[in-house]
Amino acid sequence: MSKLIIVYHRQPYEEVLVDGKIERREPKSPNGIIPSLKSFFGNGNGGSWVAWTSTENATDDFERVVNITDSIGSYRVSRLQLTPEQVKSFYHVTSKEALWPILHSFKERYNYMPVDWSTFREVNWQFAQAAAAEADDGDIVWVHDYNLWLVPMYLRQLKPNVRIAFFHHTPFPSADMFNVLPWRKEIIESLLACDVVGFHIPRYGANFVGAAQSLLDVDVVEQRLVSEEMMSSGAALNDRRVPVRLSYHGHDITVACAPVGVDVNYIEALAKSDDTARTVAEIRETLGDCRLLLSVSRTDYTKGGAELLQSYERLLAAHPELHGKVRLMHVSVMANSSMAAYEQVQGEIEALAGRISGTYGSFDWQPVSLISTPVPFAELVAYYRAADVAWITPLADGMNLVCEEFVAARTDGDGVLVLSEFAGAAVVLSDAVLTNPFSHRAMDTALLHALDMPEEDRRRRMKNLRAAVAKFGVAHWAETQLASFDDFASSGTDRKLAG
Ligand code: GDG
Repeated sequence: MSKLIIVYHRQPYEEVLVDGKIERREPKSPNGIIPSLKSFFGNGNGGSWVAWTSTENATDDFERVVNITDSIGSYRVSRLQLTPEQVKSFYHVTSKEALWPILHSFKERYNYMPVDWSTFREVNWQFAQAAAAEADDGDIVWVHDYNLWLVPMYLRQLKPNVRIAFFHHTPFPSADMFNVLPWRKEIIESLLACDVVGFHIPRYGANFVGAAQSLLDVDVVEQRLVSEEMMSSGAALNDRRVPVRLSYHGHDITVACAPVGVDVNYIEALAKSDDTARTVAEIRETLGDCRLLLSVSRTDYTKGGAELLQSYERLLAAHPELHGKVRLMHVSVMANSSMAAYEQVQGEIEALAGRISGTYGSFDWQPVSLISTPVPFAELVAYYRAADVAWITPLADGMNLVCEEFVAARTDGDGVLVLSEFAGAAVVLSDAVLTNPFSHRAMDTALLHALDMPEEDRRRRMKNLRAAVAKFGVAHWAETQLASFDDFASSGTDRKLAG
């Protein structure tokens, strides 16, 4: 029986320092990508997880590999010790300042100068070595996200007969954007050393193939028509055809496009709980006869927080009848790092929220509440439940799980989702009010449309949205990914590195 080795930069538990000793705690909420990934260990086959940990937190009794038994089962965690300098260079500088802007098509934010590519290679090599130490021939090594782009190529050198899959959580840009990266060929060659390369939606898969073909002789062996369920009418990220199998130097690569979804059952249970009902009642009482607009994201220029607040400001200027009748709760939480780009966005958001409050607010009416510290998930679900409109308008987003969590929480069948057509989720959520965050008019009219929408229309749309979120839940993603692993397993594994 083959094992699964998951390679993800973060560890699958929280580490808490208690009396000078590190305790590992399973996150209380099964929400988020780590629990979704961990659930793949739930079949009793066990497996391993490879992640990094900082030498800063190391205690004298540091164990390189630990055995974990938790609610999912038993599995191993192999920990790479990285120095703070390595983490800064590989993650905060190269990944976040150079790769992240290009993945999200922000050429102007691409920062090449501080990149130390040799450290990026070195850290990826260490991940590959740790994965190789866990894997036997025929095992599946599943690597996650762009900060580990070079792992497949190194791993293929170390273990030619393991099966390698890679999943991108971000968008994958078109060739003219991707090729801004001077390391483009090395990255593509690494991805072509995989057996399966995964993306959320067909457009990202097609962009990857376009970038690969701009650099190397890659053949598309098979493409398929995209199902109607993955094409919102006229949405910007729609594609009608998707490449599914490539050939490069005699090696077949499967391109697997399946959106990561949410755990609908968990969110529904939370949404229906008595505690949530109590919190919703309190929120509603505080609101009085104001309608609640809700936006939630990490603080990141890709999430379009400033553009959303500008739209709100324009609407309040043009529609005095909204004063005292709407309130915006804008949750924008900074990641735990002191990156200049994020601090600048946070500053911009604070300035805009302050200006809106100062211009339009009164003692009785606060038009916007900016929340910059994380809201506990159960409370967030209560806000999803209490909101009249979820206003989610990223400029670029691989998928966006917040909009799906909102829909999953609406077991009452009401509420309107205003969603950017540049979020991957838009291709499956055709009953959202889709909008273009680059257009003032589109942004402003989408919100007015949501506020004016008759109940019958709201309920019809929410019913369809709920069906889509249930269909493309995390279980669907897990099944599709596992099926793609089986697919390449059946095509044989005894192969050498291409090229
Ligand atoms: C990356 C890709 C892709 C947010 N604020 C709070 C809070 N959150 C939680 C949400 C949601 C998660 O964070 C955000 O997920 P997203 O998918 O929206 O965005 P990214 O973090 O950018 O994730 C993205 C995803 O990977 C999966 O592949 O969809 O495109 O960028 O779960 O609930 N949670 C709590 N308090 C908050 O204040 N508890």
